[in-house]
Amino acid sequence: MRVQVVTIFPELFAPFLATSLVGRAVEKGLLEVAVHDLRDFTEDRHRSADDEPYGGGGGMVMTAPPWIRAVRTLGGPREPGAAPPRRVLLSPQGRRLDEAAVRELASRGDLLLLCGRYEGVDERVRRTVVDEELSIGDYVLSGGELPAMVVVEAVSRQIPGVVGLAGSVERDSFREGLLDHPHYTRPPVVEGLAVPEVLVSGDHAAIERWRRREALRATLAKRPDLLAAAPLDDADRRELERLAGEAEDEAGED
Ligand code: 4HQ
Repeated sequence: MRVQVVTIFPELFAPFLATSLVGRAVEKGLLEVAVHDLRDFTEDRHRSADDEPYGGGGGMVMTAPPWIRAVRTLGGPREPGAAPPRRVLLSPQGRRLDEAAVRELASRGDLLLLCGRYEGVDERVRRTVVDEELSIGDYVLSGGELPAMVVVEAVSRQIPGVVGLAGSVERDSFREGLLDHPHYTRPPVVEGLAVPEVLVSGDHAAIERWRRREALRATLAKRPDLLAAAPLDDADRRELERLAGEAEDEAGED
């Protein structure tokens, strides 16, 4: 898969692309990322990419022509006949990114990610050369660069061969739609808190049951909204009933 990025801060991406899982995916050739400087698509002496907003009000707006030139230059198919990249603008106005959106992005071919700064990008960029607006969450950042890195990291995990057996996408998908269970490693006691007995029992079936129950417990307590879409079997539903009763008992205790 190839991801292209357009930004006025290309230097932000180098350490990210060289490190950890993403770095290894790039090294192995499973992921190709090309970062482009928007200013290379400007045509004035000062390579300016922003201007004052029509209507006033302060702040600056990214001017459309460099973006349109960049997308027209970079947004074609990699080779004649191939599909062009999906052109994605990172913005709080976009569709919220979740794991389903990540999987869809990963399965639809190459990406061209557009990272705005300042108050945002001239609306005519979105209207003419953007396929989709994506948001990583309801908060305001100073630019689309961190969101683009979030997209690259999440999408790269979906590319076959990027996440090794240890990090198992399969195991993740078994617990699809639920929060993770708690994790423990050495030492056995930390601040008086011991590791749950079952995890050192060597009983792998019991450990799997415990992990499933704790995933259900965490999801019920912290993100009950996720349970509606989570793939649950009858045993899970019975367990959730029991956990809900347990939580109620605790609430009514004193
Ligand atoms: N931005 N999810 C770029 C965001 C954002 C988000 C704010 C994007 C500023 C110029 N992008 N503009 N949240 O906060 O994607």
